[in-house]
Amino acid sequence: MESRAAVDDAALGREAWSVLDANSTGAATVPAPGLYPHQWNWDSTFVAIGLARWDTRRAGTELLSLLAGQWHTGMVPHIVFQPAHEEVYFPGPAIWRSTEHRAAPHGVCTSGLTQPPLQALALWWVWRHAADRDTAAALVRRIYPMLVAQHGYLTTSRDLGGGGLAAIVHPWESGMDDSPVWDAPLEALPPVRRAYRREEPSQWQPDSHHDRYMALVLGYRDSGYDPAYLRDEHPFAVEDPMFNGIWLASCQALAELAPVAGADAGPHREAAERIRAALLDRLWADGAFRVRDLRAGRLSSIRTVGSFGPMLDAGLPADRVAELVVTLESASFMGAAGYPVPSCEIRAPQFDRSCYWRGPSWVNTNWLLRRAAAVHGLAGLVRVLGSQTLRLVRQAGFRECFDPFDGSGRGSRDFSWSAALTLDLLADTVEC
Ligand code: 9WN
Repeated sequence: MESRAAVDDAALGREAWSVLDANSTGAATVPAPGLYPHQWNWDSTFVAIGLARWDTRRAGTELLSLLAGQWHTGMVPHIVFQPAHEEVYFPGPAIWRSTEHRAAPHGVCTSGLTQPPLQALALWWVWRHAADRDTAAALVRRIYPMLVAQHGYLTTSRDLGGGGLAAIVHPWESGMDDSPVWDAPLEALPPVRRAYRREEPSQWQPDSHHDRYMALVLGYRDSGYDPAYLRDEHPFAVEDPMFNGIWLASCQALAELAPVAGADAGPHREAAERIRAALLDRLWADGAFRVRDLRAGRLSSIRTVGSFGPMLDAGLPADRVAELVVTLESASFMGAAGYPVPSCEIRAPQFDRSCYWRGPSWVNTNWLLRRAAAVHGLAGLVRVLGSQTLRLVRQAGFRECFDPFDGSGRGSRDFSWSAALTLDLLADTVEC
């Protein structure tokens, strides 16, 4: 395993800041300049969370730069493109053609998909930790209406199953692109005749999962990003427990923030209750939350790190929390891994320790599960998730993800959310 001398907290913090400074464009922080030179939705939001205890203004600038890409429908796109690097990432602006759509913002190119709606939780995190209360209050008043619009979009345009949850319409919207839970819905799509690859043409293999990703993008784009097309024709529609668990936590965050913005908290509390009831009714089976494929009418048999997303809800019934914690600490997840939390259950045939969301551990999902443990007062789990995540980055650096058995780094180096969330963990050595 590639390892480095353990660094102390002060040195780790300095390294984290230098990664964030190097990856900053001034207003936005890109995930990793070489591979991902644009602003990504949940990446930037995790950066804002990491900055919250240290720099209120910079955290606010990060969220506002992302929200500059918000569509008039309320949708917050999964990528806001940086003009200087338009051609570096595929699919770029020429594929999405956002500027041709009347609901898209002017002056900035974006994708047409979204990512988990983490922004309200992040804004609340900034509000909760800000030393500069006036700046934080002004930020809440400015951003709150944008997030109300975002939640309105999810309610009106993404409840494709009619049961009160938001459906994702592409694996990229989950943030966990390669997770094995998308294999069955992707494989059920019609074959794709054309190859759309990032690699050299000699390496193209038509009809890969990536080609199917592209076919989904083009079908949605060519419908004019039409919600009726999503509801009636789009072949990929899935209810994901992590996406909806984050949405629920963000509804609770909006309820906390509403008084600061001079608004009524009631509708957000009601929304959180509706989502909780729908999660329990639609996604809970055999002791876990599972992905529901709306087109096949089936729940996935595979449990992943996303199965624990609804634990972010402080109101999740205690018996369900207890069952989830048993699973999380079992040999299927943390019990057999040297480093938390494998992105797919270790015993699943699809588990792969080195392939992105099919096995490796990630700092962002560790942070979310640590937060979930904290809302349920599970101090031991909070401590383990915090200390083991810091151990990962101390040993292997701010990598994109990590081998769950030996902790070696995978994917990009100097990855922004790994650095930013380290800052949050370093600041939070005692608090639950
Ligand atoms: C597609 C930027 C993003 C993350 C996702 C991660 C990966 C993109 C890709 O990189 O997804 O959105 O090209 O694979 O899976 O979580 O937001 O870091």
